[in-house]
Amino acid sequence: MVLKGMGRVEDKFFRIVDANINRAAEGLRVLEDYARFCNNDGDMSERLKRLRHAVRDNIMSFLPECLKERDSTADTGFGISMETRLDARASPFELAAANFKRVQEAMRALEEFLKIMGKYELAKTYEKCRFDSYSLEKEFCAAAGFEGEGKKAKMKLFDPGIYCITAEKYSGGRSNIDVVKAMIGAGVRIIQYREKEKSMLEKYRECIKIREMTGETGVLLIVNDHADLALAAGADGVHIGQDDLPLEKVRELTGDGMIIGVSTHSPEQARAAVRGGADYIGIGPIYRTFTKKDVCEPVGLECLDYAVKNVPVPFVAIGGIKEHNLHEVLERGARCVAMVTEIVGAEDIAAKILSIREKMGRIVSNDLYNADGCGKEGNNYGANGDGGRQGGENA
Ligand code: TZP
Ligand code: MG
Repeated sequence: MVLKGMGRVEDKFFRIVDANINRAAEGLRVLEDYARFCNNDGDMSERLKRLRHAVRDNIMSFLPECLKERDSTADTGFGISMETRLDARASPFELAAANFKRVQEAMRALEEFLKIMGKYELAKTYEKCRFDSYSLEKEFCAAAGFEGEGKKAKMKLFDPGIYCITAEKYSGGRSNIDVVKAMIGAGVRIIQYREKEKSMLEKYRECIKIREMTGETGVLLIVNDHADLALAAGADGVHIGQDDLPLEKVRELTGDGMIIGVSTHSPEQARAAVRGGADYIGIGPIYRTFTKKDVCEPVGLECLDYAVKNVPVPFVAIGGIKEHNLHEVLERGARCVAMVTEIVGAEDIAAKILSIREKMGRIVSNDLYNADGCGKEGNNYGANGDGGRQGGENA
């Protein structure tokens, strides 16, 4: 295949391979230097160096073709990169996290393009490198004392945000996997896997797939009901209701690194969840809903008012929220809104999410919402509180 004015497309694959080898190796070098000079961690630095060498050495046999295709100054991405602020780093943790992500994404791109170039064995080598990098990331963060940072960074996604929840039963014949694909494609950043109709094994298999999809795109995965499933799938969090395992047991099982959300239906339950160490709470059902079996009476917008004033952790409004009444919950001060049927039941899921996000952007002030719908730092949870667990009337 010949691209207009650009030569054979197959030759361009070498350019992609070249770019991603450099991307992965450079990311690893940043991490290696951090381990060596900031952490004095010779062992980690050495392991990162070995991985960097493996990344470069395995491709040596077609370095000439790669170099022939290299043309960095003509790269259309260069101008974009010079202008963006998306690569600004606020902390050592963000620096490390971004570089591990960079390395993993580069390796995934290598795998995909090497396969299409007929280099299957080599693609598998880079897959192995990618998995090694996941283990290194975990150890690197533990050694650098970054454990709490990961959760803190993830929690920023709640402010503001659309919290999407799966439900195959209401997905118009589409699978949970296809629905999640559409959600991720539309830029959603928090997805809860909620599935009441399947066996644990089926749920586990779906969660593994969804973890892969969300992991690659930096989307939070929260698993409904089951702490064991959340752990087995490597999810970011688990969401429990008033009739699930008690919060303190779930915390004991999952450890501090996992996000725990708790559904609450009254100010008392909200206070208890915050006292018990919930990372966020659900408030609802705000309106009547038929999506959930055994659901209680709507708690109304008044319960939301309570949360806005008093709850010092992120909270998610849920239950009967649709595009047409979204403005009511936002105008009362909710900043993270969960919807099940409105999104999974939409004919065009991506268009629905874009439209909801656009409405949120208009209602939530520009201070909180930037152009691409991503939350900025800082939150307004519990206006009477100090933004931490000591604040508000829950202290
Ligand atoms: N928890 C409280 S209400 C509810 C859950 C899971 C269901 C919300 O579904 P919908 O379709 O957004 O009303
Ligand atoms: Mg439950």
